[in-house]
Amino acid sequence: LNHLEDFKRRFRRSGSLGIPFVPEQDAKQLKKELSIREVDEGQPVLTVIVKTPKNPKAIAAMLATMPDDVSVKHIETRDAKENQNTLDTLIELELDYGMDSEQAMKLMRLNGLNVNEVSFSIQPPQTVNEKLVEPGSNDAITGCEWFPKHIKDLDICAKRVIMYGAGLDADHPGFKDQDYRRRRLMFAEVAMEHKHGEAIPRIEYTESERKTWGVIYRKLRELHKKYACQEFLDNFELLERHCGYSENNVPQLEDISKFLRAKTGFRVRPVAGYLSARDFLAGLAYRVFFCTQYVRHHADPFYTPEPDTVHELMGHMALFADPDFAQFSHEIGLASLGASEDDLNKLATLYFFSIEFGLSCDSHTDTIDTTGKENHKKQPYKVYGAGLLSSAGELQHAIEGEPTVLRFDPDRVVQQECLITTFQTAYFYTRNFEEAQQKLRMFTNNMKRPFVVRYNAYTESVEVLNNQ
Ligand code: HBI
Ligand code: NLE
Ligand code: FE
Repeated sequence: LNHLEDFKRRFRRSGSLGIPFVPEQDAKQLKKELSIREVDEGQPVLTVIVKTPKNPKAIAAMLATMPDDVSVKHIETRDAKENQNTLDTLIELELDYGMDSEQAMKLMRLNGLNVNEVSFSIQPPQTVNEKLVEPGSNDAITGCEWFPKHIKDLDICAKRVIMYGAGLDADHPGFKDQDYRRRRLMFAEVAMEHKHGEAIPRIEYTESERKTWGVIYRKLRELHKKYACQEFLDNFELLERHCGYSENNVPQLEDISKFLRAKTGFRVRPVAGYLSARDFLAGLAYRVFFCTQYVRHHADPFYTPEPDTVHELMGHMALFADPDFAQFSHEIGLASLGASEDDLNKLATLYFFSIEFGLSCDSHTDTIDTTGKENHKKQPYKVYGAGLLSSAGELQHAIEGEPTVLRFDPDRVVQQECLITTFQTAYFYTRNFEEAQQKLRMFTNNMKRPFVVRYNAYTESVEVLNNQ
């Protein structure tokens, strides 16, 4: 080991590329060809030394024979003592998850490489190797479908976009709009590049996007004042005061995220499009809300089927600043982790008819209105669902039209179909968030999982306790 440390020290000093004898250009090229990539901590790493000719091409050729299951993390070279034309080449290899040094050495020897192991280490995995977390794969700990155990694992969920993202379908209003499509590519890239803990890039919105935002803002604020629940209205004012909300400015996710963290511990992170319900709800368990950052196409300002930043910011953000609402959302998220397919669908539906389309009805408002007339006929409902609060079209339909409105009773709600490209045919109400929470808890208590989860807010991780 002393030998190894000495080796590393000397070569670190001689050049940041770690390949001192190769002209810088070649070294860069070499790294590119080998696609040397950054690795996460927590991966098994094997360090080996190989004798090679003093020639970058030969090194490239040698590395090309490396088995697929190992990837090169770092290489350094120095003149071999015994022969001035030979190099000692130190290679740090990142092994596939679950592979040990013996298997890796065997593989390399099979490929004709004369390697000597120097050191081998596996850091306890903090996060999981993404390549092994295919959607639907099983979890090593629970045997159920994989789910994030640490807030950083949401980097995996965030990338598994299942709808739109960068590519739009033919029925999307922006399908034929080349500028819009190019813009969407940029947003998709920002979201895909984002990692937990990084600042969310600020977007400079175009004139057209700001115009669309302004049109919707003016219209929605009018409707909110009439129809939104009080918690929403109060917190929306705070967003105007602290997060740059106004009809002339599209607020930045980074500012909102900081504000929400201080209020309820919620934060947001950018996402390129629609995720599976499983990945999406998993975020809530960590008090993370996945937010799109692009603006809907200007052709349809008052209704869009896919979430966009107008929906997230005008519809969702205010209530994540409310502690009871935040707790309700967090609990749906926790219940979703490792849930069976059937239970997951039910939770997604409960999420849909509360957080997206929920109504509330405080009994005080349904008796007498300000003119003194009895108010039983007029719908006394207030709105808290984000899908309504972000869509002028559907908000008016839900309150001014005559849709079916039923009590939020989970056993009934889960039978309702979630419509994603049209207005809902029914909405559900509770008196307040507390009632929604109680009902949700009664419902999730009956869900069966072979383990229980506990959220540890200090480590931002989920502890899994065996329940058998
Ligand atoms: N993904 N990005 C994103 N935004 C959503 O609102 C969303 C999602 N995936 C699933 C989903 N909503 C619904 O299935 C909820 O009912 C869970
Ligand atoms: N229909 C909503 C709107 O137009 O704002 C978006 C819903 C996203 C689930
Ligand atoms: Fe939403």
